[in-house]
Amino acid sequence: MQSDPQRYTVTAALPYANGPVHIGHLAGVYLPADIYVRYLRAAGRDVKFICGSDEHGVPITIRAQKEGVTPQQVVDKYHALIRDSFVDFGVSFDIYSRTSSATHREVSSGFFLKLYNDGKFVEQTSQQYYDEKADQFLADRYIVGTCPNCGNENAYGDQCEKCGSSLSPTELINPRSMLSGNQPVLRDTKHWYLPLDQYEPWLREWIIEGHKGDWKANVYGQCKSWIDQGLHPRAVTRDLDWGVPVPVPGAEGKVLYVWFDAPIGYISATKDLLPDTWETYWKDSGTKLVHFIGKDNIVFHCIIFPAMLKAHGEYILPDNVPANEFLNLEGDKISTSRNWAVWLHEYLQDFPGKADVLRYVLCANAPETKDNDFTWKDFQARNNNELLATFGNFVNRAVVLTHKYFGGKIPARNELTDFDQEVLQQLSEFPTRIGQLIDNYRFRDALAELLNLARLGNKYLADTEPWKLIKTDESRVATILNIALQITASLTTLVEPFLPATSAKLEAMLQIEKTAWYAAGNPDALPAGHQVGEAFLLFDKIEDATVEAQVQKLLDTKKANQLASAPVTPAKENVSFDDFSRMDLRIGTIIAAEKVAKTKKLLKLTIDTGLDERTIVSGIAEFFIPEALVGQQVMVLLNLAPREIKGIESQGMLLLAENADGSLALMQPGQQTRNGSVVL
Ligand code: B3M
Ligand code: ZN
Repeated sequence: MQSDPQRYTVTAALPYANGPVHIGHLAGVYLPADIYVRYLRAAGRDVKFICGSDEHGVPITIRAQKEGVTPQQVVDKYHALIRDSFVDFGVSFDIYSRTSSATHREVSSGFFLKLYNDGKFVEQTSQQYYDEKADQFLADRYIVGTCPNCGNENAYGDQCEKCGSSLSPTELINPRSMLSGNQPVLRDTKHWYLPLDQYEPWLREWIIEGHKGDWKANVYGQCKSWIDQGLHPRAVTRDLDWGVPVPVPGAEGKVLYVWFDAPIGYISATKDLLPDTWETYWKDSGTKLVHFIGKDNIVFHCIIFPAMLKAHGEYILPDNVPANEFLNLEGDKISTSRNWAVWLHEYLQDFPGKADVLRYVLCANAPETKDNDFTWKDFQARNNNELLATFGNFVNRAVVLTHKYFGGKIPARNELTDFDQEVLQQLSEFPTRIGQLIDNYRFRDALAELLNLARLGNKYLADTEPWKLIKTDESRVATILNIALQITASLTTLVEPFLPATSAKLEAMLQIEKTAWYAAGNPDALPAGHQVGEAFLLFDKIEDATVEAQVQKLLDTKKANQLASAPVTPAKENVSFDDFSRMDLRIGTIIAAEKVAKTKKLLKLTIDTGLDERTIVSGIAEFFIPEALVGQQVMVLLNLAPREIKGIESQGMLLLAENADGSLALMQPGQQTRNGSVVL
């Protein structure tokens, strides 16, 4: 570990611009990265925080195909949406670029070309599936077929989502192209490979020996198991028409593999930010490079990208890759395709002005060492008990009492008791303690310590009880409030990396500016006589009904998913046309509807059948309001033998469609139809 670097380059994984970002992204990558960077800035460090959209690769072209638009339209739409979500949540990138930029094309082509010219690649021809109708080679994700392991007929060329096994396209039984539906054929194609096997001894030394006990256990463990299984040459080009063209002769129709160009995107974005000095942030050994990512990106950032950088020869290597595990939502894996997520842009519609609350909850519960679960109950409890009752309450009491007893002017400290001295001593230790935890990527623990500082303040007021002393000992109260206010000033600085909007509110309330990080424990940060502003609430209570509505939204999603995936009832046996023609099916209009007394399910309907007006009793009361049925056209079976239901003679049957959840829909003609019309 580099202990005292001259500067920092901090990157956060470039999100694919193929969908919005959700709480899992924020908790796993962007929030810890942002806390780290804000802390470094406050500590006076030279740091650049780099990110941008990953706009190439199959994830983009698949989404374009699904939405029926061009890949360019997909990336334009989601780049803007993602960028805005980051701004709204206070993720303070120095640049949020995109891999479709001209700079990136130039930097990534140049990178490839250097490796090519230096003989770092091996060329290999292999057979890959080709769609003759669509006239193109098929990426793994564009091939579906039967999984050889579990028989799932819709396994992808790289993975079966049913049994989880990873596959190669040629293992699929009955492969089909997703583009044309045709069976693809195997064709020769040439690609460039980075011979990772040649880097194995070096990677072993650099990671397994060099970063033992320094990189997080989950990261180190994944790297070790990859290396121990043996590394193989890895293709860095693809047959695809969306991406950075391979800049060498004989490579028409080929682009750089997205996982080759995307990490170079960090470099291009830095160049966009600092056209003249970007190289210092990537090539000077005094720079500490840190990659924040999720666990599914570990191999790319710890093995493949470093091997690329090493092959190139001019670049520094990451000092650390503090990858997080995954965040689940209410007990289930977050999934874009199942819409099982809390989308950041939707959260802010439901909780305007509460970005910090989500930042707090996601950091307090971050999946730092193992997968973790986000629940709305926990969200509510942490807001109400920790932010509101502990942090907000302490600040509020200190400021309100200062206004009440001293007209909002900070009173001077008088003689200090042992307890006062003890509290000031503790206060002075917080910046270092929290800073060290952040330096070691332990953001949850750091946040817990921050809350402990608010607890210290609360306990100090509770134990000293200035509201009782004011009648007898105003000078003692002055000392107490001075100390309490020094704590609020300290909180203003120390909370900033975690909750930047809250820090800004504290600045406004206390009429101060946050200090440099290590000045935050100073017991004289606020001079006596300084006028503080009016107290206002930093957080407010989140009610049961509010979180219940969010849970209901998820239950609705779950139900919709179940309905969409419920199996359809198997076909019945054939009947003859004669059998069918014996049924007298007609269109009629409901002219009256009422509940059948003492039943839950039954409605008595009067139907104008064109031939007569007749009564039909139907078990639909749970799904329709009687008044709303009047006037509706329906299909009825006229010649079902009459039968008595609850003392009423029912003369026929209403036709209905039953959903997977048992709910019912009326069968109706697609347009106004004369009553008595025959259904054929
Ligand atoms: N876009 C994968 C992802 O969003 C990929 C990360 C690139 S980082 C260079 O998880
Ligand atoms: Zn399978």
